[in-house]
Amino acid sequence: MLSSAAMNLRTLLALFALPLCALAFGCSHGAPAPTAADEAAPEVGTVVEGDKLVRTFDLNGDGKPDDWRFYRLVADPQAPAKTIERQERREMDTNFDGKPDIITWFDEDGARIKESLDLDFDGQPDVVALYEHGVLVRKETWQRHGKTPDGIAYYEGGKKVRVERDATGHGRVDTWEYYENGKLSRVGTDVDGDGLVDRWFKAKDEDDDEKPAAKKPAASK
Ligand SMILES: [Ca+2]
Ligand SMILES: [Ca+2]
Ligand SMILES: [Ca+2]
Repeated sequence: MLSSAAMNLRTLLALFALPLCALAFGCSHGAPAPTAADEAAPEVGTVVEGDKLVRTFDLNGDGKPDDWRFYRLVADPQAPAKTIERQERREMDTNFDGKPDIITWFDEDGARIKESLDLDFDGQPDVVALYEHGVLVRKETWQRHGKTPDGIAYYEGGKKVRVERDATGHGRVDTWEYYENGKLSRVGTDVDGDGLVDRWFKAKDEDDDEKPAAKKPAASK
């Protein structure tokens, strides 16, 4: 259920993904540069309140908005007399039930800083990803919707290096996974609940199964 929902999300994201430049940089106010996504998804509403602008789009053409883009109108750093739209947030309804499932926040440079995904469309975010300068640094999973995440994955240079899990659901980390070059290398578990690792497991190298068999000389038997 969750995985097929996730698949739908991915498909939709791929279908409607904006070019990065469109997401990253606001268009010049008054003369917005059309993007492929804008042409595919007609803008169905524009509301300006003070320095805030909301543009709404209808991605599936059912007449109801499902893509809300929130901008702040700011002076163009290159030409202060000019106003530009700086996108701060985007909310997308990917199953077209009227409620947003993906919310993305952007920094002043237009790079993603945070994204929350509701994969099963129950109104509660299941994954929250955090970015620094547009690069993923942390991904939280919230399947139980408790006070703390079920798991937090940490990334360096875009690669997963560590995952801390609350596998038992007691509200504290009890499983630590370490990754090397994006592959699981070892796992530590806290068995007695004192927050410290009691057991370490070395991840089975996927090649272990094949290498000995492939390399085993026939004469060794
Ligand atoms: Ca729609
Ligand atoms: Ca929805
Ligand atoms: Ca959810």
